Formats: sequence, structure tokens, C-alpha cells
Amino acid sequence: MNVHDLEKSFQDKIDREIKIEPKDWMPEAYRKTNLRQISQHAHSEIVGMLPEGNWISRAPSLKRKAILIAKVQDEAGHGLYLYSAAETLGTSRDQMIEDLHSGKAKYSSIFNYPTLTWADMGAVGWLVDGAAILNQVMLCRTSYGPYARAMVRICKEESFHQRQGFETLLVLSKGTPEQRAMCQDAINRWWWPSLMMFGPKDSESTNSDQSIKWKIKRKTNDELRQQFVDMIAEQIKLLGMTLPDTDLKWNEERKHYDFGEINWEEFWNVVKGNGPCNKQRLAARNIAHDEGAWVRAAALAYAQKRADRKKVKVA
Ligand code: BYC
Repeated sequence: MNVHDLEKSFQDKIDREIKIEPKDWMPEAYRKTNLRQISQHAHSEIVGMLPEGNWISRAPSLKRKAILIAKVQDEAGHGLYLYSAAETLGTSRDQMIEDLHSGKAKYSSIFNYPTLTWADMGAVGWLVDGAAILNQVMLCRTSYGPYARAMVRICKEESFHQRQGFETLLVLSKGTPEQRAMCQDAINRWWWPSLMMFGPKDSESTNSDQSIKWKIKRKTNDELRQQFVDMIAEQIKLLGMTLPDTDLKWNEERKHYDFGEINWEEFWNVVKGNGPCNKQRLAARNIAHDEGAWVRAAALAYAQKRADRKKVKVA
């Protein structure tokens, strides 16, 4: 088959909802787009452990601490499934990690904001994991098999994360005036950055058209963002709090909430590495990697020892 025929039968498979697997023929651009998105996603999970890890030692009770530790461990697991899925596209984990540590690779803008109070743990769970899960439910049906399968498991854990975030805020929303103020302040700070997680407007999104044709993405950035606004605008009523957007109102004609304009300058500034915590996040990852060198060396030495023992037994 020539390239044209290969491309035709590839698109035909996508159109018939047949998953693309690592050893199947795929256009180079499809491989690169998946690698870009999956590795960015993996990095987001790993960097995403930092803002929450910040509160493990200061959680207000043993129960909250245990829940937060479990959640942060889940994020580490998500990162590992995703690095494994990305490796099937022909790159090494070492290379991906090097790209993250050097600042070459992107990760979600949201993790470059600081977590200032305990209420931020609730807001991150409810809003950040809430935004992530909408995107990830769609990705359970993405066309690349290893990515779709990783997503199924991740979504199960992510929906627990969102509920625990909401419950944390619900408790604060019924607390003292100080706790209620802390809850509202966290919502105010995390609302707009959460909307930015879905990426630029469709008209500015460079990758969306092709990714939708290849069914890597099934919904556009704006469609998912609207779905998120509609969901949160209802859920916030249960908290008795408000969203920091005076333009937010139900539009009967559209059957959706209208909402205000996102500060895109802020978004691109954070994506380009100049957000409030970009430098701090990369420094923390680099330090953790350097300090973990002995663990990797020990694991490799142990694996070598086991392999040598096996060889002796076979001989
Ligand atoms: N931040 O053409 P577009 C989590 C970049 S973590 C930074 O629309 P695409 C969690 C984009 O990469 C969940 N960069 O791109 C963990 C592109 O640049 P390049 C993270 C962004 O890929 C711990 C350029 O802007 N989720 O759940 O079609 C604790 C143009 O954009 C962002 C995922 O990673 C951003 N927000 O669509 C708690 C989901 N947005 O690469 C929770 C997987 C855009 O061409 N990823 N850019 O140089 C996706 O679904 C898609 O990649 C996106 C962007 C929707 C994010």
C-alpha cells in the first residue's frame, strides 16, 4: 500500500470507531500529537501533586490528612499510567522527564497557582478535578487505545477526588464566618484559572481541528468549558457561595449559562512560564529528581541482581 492508501485506511478505522494500537500504522503527525498531549497530561498529574502536597503536613485532622495523602498518591499513579501510554509511541520516560525538567515540555497552566489556605484543597478538588474529569471522560473514548484505557481507570479515581473537594467546601460553607470567608476566597481565586484549563478559545486552538478529525478529542475546548460552567453554576447554589463573575447568568434561548471574558493574556503568560509559581514548580521537580537518584540506582541494581540470579538458575 502507498502512503495515500495507508492514510485512507487509517482514517477509515477511526471513522468506524476501531482503536489505534501501538503497532498499527499511523501518520507521523497522529503519533506526535498523541505523544504531545499524553506527555503533557502525564506531566500535569506529576506537577499537580505539588500544590496539594503543600497541605499534607497542615491538614486540619487525621482523616483529612489520610484522604489528601491518598489523593496525591492517586495523581502519581495517573502520571505513571500516562507515561507508560506515551512510551508506546516510541519515546522514553527519561526523555519526557528531561523535557519537563528543562522547561521544554508544557503542563497544565492550573498548577502554577499557589494553594494559600486549607479551603484551596476543597476548591482544587471541586473545580480543578471537576474540570479535569469533564475533559477526561471524553478522553475515555479517544482513538488511541493505550490512552483511552488509562483514562477509564483515572476517571474512576478522579470522580472521587471531585466529590471529596466538594465535601471539604461544604463543611467550610456551614462553618464559622471565617471559614465561610475562606471558602469564598478560594472559589474566587480558582474559578478563572479553572476555566483556562480547557485551553484557548476554539478560534485560537491550533490543534483542535485535526485532533477532532482523528477523534483524539471528541469535544472542542469551548464545548467542554461551557459544560463545566453549566455544571458548576448549579452546584455552587448548594454551597451558598458565589462565582466571581457578574456576567454569569442563565440564557434561556441557548439553554446554557452565559459567562464573562477570560483573561487570555494571563493564560498565555502562565503557559509561557511566567505564572505565579512556574519557576517554583520546576525547581521542586528538579530537586525531587536529583534527590531520588539513589532510589533509581538501587532499583536498577536490584533488578540486575534478580536477572543475574535467574541466569544462574537457568544455567
Ligand atoms: N495549560 O491547540 P490547543 C489533573 C496549550 S491534570 C497549558 O487547544 P490541545 C489533576 C496546548 O498544549 C489534568 N498549556 O491544544 C492533577 C497547545 O500548545 P502546544 C490535565 C495549554 O492540545 C493533579 C496550545 O496551548 N489534563 O487532572 O488541542 C491534581 C494551543 O492549545 C493549556 C490534561 O492534560 C493549558 N491549560 O488542547 C488535580 C488533559 N491549554 O502543545 C488534577 C489532556 C492549551 O501545541 N489534554 N495549552 O505547544 C487535553 O485535553 C488538551 O491538550 C487540552 C488543550 C484541552 C489541554
